[in-house]
Amino acid sequence: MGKAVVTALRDLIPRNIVHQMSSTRETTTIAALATAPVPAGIAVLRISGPEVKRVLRGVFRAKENPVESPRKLILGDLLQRDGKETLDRGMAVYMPGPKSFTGEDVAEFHIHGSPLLAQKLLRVLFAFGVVPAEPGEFTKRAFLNGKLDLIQAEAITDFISATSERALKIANEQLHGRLSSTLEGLGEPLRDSLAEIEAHIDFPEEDIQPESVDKILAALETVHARISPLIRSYEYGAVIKEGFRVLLCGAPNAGKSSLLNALLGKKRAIVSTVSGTTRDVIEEPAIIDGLRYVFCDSAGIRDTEDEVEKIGVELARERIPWADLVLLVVDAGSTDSSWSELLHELHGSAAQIWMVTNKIDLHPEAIGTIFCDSSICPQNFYVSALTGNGMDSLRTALVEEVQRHNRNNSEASEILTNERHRGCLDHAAQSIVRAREAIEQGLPLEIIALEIRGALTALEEMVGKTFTEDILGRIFSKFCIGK
Ligand SMILES: Nc1nc2c(ncn2[C@@H]2O[C@H](COP(=O)(O)OP(=O)(O)OP(=O)(O)O)[C@@H](O)[C@H]2O)c(=O)[nH]1
Ligand SMILES: [Mg+2]
Repeated sequence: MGKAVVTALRDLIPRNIVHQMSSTRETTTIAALATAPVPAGIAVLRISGPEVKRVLRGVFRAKENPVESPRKLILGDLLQRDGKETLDRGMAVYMPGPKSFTGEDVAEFHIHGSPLLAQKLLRVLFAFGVVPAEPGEFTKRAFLNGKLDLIQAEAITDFISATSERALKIANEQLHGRLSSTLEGLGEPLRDSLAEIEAHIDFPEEDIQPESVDKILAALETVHARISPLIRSYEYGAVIKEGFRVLLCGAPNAGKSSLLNALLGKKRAIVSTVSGTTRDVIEEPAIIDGLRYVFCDSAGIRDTEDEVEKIGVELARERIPWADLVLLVVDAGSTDSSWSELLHELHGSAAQIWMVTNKIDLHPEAIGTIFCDSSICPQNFYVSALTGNGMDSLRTALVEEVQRHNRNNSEASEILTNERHRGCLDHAAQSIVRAREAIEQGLPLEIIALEIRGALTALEEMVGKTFTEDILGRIFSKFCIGK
């Protein structure tokens, strides 16, 4: 292959990678409230940057200044701007860089949990030239200083916002680098293969041995086989993180709102004898057996002349594709024809449908007589939202359904919970497939190398070994201030 072609191929390598991991020196010192801005027992303010020592000496008065006793929580007075009057009595701790969260000099102030007081202390800090931290800036600095990788940085948000045991566990594992080390392991055979190929590109006089080609093919196969289950695990990971989405759908007055309230264990939606009570879509999260669900009540679906109800019916229909599962709520006293039409409609657009026959306290004869064919609804339930009868089996089935997703993904030892990670792995998998095809078609080594490098870049982007300002911006802007 001519040199010009090789150069042209090299030009195809993504150019948007502007950074490699390196230590950066920030010149500003940032401050933010690290706890929620609500009245509480205490509030914690955090500052990070080169001016921390000067600030501590200026705003904190105690027998020993924290600067002289690093990593020790010291009781003292937080001073006003003038350095004389006291703002609050609290504690301060100094954590010198690089052995701190951000890698820079860091200090924390533990003060009384008044949002106003916190604001006043922040203003004092700003008077020292400290600037307000941007969302996620502490974690971003920690990342830029190599204290954690991008997956770990993202895991912090997941860890803080986890609402179920499982989500907490996965975030904790990611925070401690389990997923990162898996990725490291995935990259190794790719790097070896690339080195082998590049050696041959550099010394083209020697032909690449068939054994080497077989080894590279096997390596690509292995990596692909490990990435695929990880990608598939995202389906379950999203359920774990965001919740399993259940839509309650049915004719007016079937008892959807009553069922919602029964599932939540609280009166969230208005229940009334009036047909067409619910107009809006009511979304509410709930935890059942440590798993997260999002239940959604909607307007009863029927043809109506009422303008507002019409909108409600439209909203209910729009929600069908959103749901992982639609519960078709049917009044046990109703006739077959009243719900079969809706079932037909759902069959085309719902991911999965279960039929829930409600009000069995009024119509026990419906048990076993009203049901939907198992080819359309894999499950039929008979409940009374009023008495609670039958609700346990529905709840158990909901838990089993989420666990079934888990079992389907048990081939992956880890679960992906982040859309960005899924995207990166998808990218890597596609590059590997193309590299394999290139080998099989006997294409030039440069093309094979290009694809393997593409796969490696995708893996490196996932952990943040290479990144663009744009990626960092998108990730950290989702953080709250103070993180
Ligand atoms: N006896 C009995 N009554 C019920 C049961 N579930 C709901 N109801 C009653 O049925 C009526 C309608 O209940 P809702 O929960 O408002 O029904 P809905 O499907 O949300 O109705 P719309 O919002 O109008 O579509 C109310 O009077 C409820 O008290 C039940 O299991 N048994
Ligand atoms: Mg309702």
